[in-house]
Amino acid sequence: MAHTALLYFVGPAGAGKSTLVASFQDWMTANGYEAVTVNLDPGAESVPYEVGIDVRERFTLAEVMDEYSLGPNGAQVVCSDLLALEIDWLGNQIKDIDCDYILVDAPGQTELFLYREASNIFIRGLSPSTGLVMLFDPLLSSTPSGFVTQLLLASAAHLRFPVPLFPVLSKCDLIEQEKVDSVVEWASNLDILEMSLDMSAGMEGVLSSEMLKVLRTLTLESHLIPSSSKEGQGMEDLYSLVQASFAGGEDIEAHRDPS
Ligand SMILES: Nc1nc2c(ncn2[C@@H]2O[C@H](COP(=O)(O)OP(=O)(O)OP(=O)(O)O)[C@@H](O)[C@H]2O)c(=O)[nH]1
Ligand SMILES: [Mg+2]
Repeated sequence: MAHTALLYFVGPAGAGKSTLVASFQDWMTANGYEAVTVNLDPGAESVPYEVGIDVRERFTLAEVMDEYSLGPNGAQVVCSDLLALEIDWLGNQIKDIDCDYILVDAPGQTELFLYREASNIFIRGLSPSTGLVMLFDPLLSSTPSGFVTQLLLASAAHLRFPVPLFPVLSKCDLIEQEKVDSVVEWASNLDILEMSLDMSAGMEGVLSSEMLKVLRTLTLESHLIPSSSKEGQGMEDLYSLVQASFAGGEDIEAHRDPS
């Protein structure tokens, strides 16, 4: 039983994680690969893909709110800790899966998922080949200072988890192509991002410019993949990048552990 890699889809609430898991799974199936999905969001009311493993079998956000008399925000925090207790249950299910990629839909409140201790247990403990697909929200990313805040979230994830990180600009059908091109250029060349910040007036520009100095030391310059689940854009680019990272870009079958 084996898989090439396990990919966590993370990013701000509503960035399109669940939809991208669905579109990427569809793309893989259409191209002859096998992807199994895992829903780690106990608060999801419905998910747009066929769920392979579902944490809602263990507990749901509504049950936690009820049991602990909490509102949705407090319950999210409890859920993220309860999730850590499910590591053995999840590990047991995953070890029986034989597929190319395991696609994990992270909980909606990604900041919680990334910053609580539970995430360490997950990201380090479930698979020897783990990657993070980090979604950048297109509307938050379309101004230079907004893009810097998205980079900060990505860099926090990168610092906490020493695993490959694949940045994706999601829902790019919602912004003009010219803007998509600028954002992709900012990601690949922080000098150009800095020049764009210099042109934006006021404290926001100054602060972002200072933050950028920190980000430079993390050498986060990278290839940002524009994607649209609605239009099926970016799936092949995402696949090529993860495949290059986990299987040296060659055919998956040749690299699968036959055990
Ligand atoms: N236009 C457009 N809308 C999209 C795309 N992907 C997702 N959406 C919409 O964006 C909204 C949020 O998508 P989800 O996939 O639920 O986002 P999420 O990150 O899983 O959300 P949470 O789990 O609640 O944080 C839904 O209304 C989707 O239909 C896309 O590529 N283009
Ligand atoms: Mg979701």
